[in-house]
Amino acid sequence: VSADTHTPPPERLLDMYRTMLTMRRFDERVRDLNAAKAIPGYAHTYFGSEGIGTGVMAALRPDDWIASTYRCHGHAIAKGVALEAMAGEIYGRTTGTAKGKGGSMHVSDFDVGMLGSFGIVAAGIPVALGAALTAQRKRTGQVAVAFFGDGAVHQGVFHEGAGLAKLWNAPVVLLCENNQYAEATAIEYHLNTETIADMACAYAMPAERADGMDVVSAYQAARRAVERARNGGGPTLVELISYRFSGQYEGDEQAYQPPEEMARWRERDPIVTFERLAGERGLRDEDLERIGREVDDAVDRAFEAAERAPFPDPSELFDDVYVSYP
Ligand SMILES: Cc1ncc(C[n+]2csc(CCOP(=O)(O)OP(=O)(O)O)c2C)c(N)n1
Ligand SMILES: [Mg+2]
Repeated sequence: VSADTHTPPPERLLDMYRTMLTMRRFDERVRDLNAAKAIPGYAHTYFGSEGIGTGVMAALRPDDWIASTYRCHGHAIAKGVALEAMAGEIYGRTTGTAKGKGGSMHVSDFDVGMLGSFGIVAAGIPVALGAALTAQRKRTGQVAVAFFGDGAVHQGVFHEGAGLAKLWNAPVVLLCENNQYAEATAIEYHLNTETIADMACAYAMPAERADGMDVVSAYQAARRAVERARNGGGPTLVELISYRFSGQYEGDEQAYQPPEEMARWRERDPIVTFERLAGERGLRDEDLERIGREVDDAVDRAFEAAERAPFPDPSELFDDVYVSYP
């Protein structure tokens, strides 16, 4: 871990605040709609890790790529997927990113570099690695980021991906969101190494480990890894530490998360942390309040539009599902 003195200027910090707050308000709506059984399927919310998705995406170029997980709403928002299209997808409507056939766990939008969200744990890693190889071969200077959780580091494909990424010196960032839990299993129970970042040693790969509850520290760690990848320095394993305020899925009773533990982490909520540090980072309360109102409006509009949008016609069931070769 190296020092990074790059603190974004106030306008960039305000953009980060807007992104984090949009993630929070969007997923609060998803949570409520899920509880009211107004949306189909499972929903996985991103409460607690908003600083990670926001900080990482702030370190990327618009033409960089990401591959996400089923906990994808925050990543998609930060990468620039339209809120209307996300809400439409979650509602199963034709206006959705997959025309309503994917649902909450399958938000993708290639136009903004969002390569997909995967229900299979760690499945985004080879996808991001493939994108990184494309960038390397075509010399485009693009970087790909694979997002995955702490539980994903025990999947074979994580190890295969890390090994090949290093061997090929691929411009990829292996971005682990350590939110302390994999389903109901706590990190202390399942990790053999001291930290997830330690696992990089096995692949002779540099690592970064930073506080994911502070968007600026997440940004700085991601930036070091992204710049290394872009400058030909190959892959980095980045471990950003957060806490899953959400259940594994919406409706999870979370009985395995001790209330005192939850309360301790709540004090470091990424949005609360940002607001607390805003003054010393040169931001004004009135700007934060204005952004809060704008975010509320944008989320309202997105879900209102989704509610009004049509469902796909049954005759379109197989459209876009299979490739039809001539
Ligand atoms: C290959 C595979 N095995 C098991 C599951 C079931 N499963 C869904 S989420 C999850 C936990 C993953 O935890 P983590 O990687 O820490 O991500 P988080 O949910 O905390 O974001 C498991 C085991 C799955 N989706 N895919
Ligand atoms: Mg986890």
